[in-house]
Amino acid sequence: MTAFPGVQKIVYEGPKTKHPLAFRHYNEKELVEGRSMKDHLRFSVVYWHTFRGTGSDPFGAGTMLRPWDDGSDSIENAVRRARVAFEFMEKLGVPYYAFHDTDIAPEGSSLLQFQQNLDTVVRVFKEEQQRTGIRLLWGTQNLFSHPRFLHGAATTCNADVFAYAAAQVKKALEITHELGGENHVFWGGREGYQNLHNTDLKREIDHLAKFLHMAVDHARSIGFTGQFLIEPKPHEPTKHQYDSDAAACINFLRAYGLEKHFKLNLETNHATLAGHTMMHELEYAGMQGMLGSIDANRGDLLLGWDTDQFPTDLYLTTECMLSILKYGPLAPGGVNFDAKVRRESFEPIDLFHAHIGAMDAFAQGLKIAAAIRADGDLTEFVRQRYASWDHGLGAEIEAGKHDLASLSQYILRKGTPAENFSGRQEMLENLINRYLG
Ligand code: XLS
Ligand code: NI
Ligand code: NI
Repeated sequence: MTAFPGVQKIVYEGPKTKHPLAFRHYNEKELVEGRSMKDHLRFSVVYWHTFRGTGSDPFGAGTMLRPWDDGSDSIENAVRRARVAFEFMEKLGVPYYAFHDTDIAPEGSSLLQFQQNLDTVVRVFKEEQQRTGIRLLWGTQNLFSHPRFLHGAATTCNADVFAYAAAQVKKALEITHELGGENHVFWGGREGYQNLHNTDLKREIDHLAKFLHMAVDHARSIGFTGQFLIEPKPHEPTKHQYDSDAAACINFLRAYGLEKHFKLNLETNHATLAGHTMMHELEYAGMQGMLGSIDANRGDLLLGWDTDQFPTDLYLTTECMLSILKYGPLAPGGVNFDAKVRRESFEPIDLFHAHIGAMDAFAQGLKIAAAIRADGDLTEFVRQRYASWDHGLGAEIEAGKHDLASLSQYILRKGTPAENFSGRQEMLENLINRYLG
């Protein structure tokens, strides 16, 4: 049985092909800066949007046509869906996938039943991983959809709910480990507040840290050596999410002694919601040694929420790849498509079009970024811009040889500082466009 009749394995046909079900740029074996595209990009498909997304929005019911899914919460349906997911990923040629616990198995009527259902589906995943060679990039837990988490999970005011969330993390870590997952993600679901008048901010943030320490301890006790990741997002669903952006997350991790265990999983649409560019987030995390993985998608300039569209903008993917090449390689992280097809794109084939386009956009961004780096004009400009720090006074300051008194003396003696030079922003923007053309 096939869920995608008529779709063969997607292959690279080169930039000139007009075939919509072929790669024009993603050629997994092609070397860029001495590494294959496959290893640079480590593409991953998400289970939630791609296999559980219904296309519903606040104004209407789901639209997705998924003939293999009977819409029921039965374990048979979950298993059938799992087989289809692997058929899809195999045909697409992605090496990785990612899931939340609740995406893959029915929750049933008790936590115990949920755990048993997870075990059943994990057995199927294991079989499919072995058959296809596709691996788990990361696992995570959904601590935000069920009404019990209405006040949050790790930051809830209800200690029993905290315990429920802890039990879910315990099991999610165990199945991630069982499946050889390379990372484990914490996205702060409803960890945040709607109103400060009813919120004990310090207690909530202390609890979040305690929760993450417990996760680290449990992971170590079961032998999980993968990378932990926190995924920043500034708001939605809460008015203020505690993990609001890269800088806030890094500060939180350091304040609670978690920085050795965690890196960041940066998502494009979360960066833009925070009022940053994705490149800003990548550069900020990268320069702190905290770049772990990315959730690749994009928002809509005209809409102020997490629209999770597939990334197709070459300017964006080029900027992402410039930072990733600078601070990478991404491994054990990857480029995870936390993106969903539009409500109007309801046929199964649209899942292929969406992923092929996004993979090609990243492959092209990778090639463009590598060309910019190979020419070196941009790097050279930045190097020269900071040349005053390479020798003389600048080098002395960097080496710690000065204090306020000595600097005051220096500049009083010199009188006028050296002249400033133009930042040449427009020239550099033109330079980037040269490579995009
Ligand atoms: C939601 C997040 C979520 C995480 C995984 O906005 O992007 O999907 O990636 O929990
Ligand atoms: Ni995400
Ligand atoms: Ni998101």
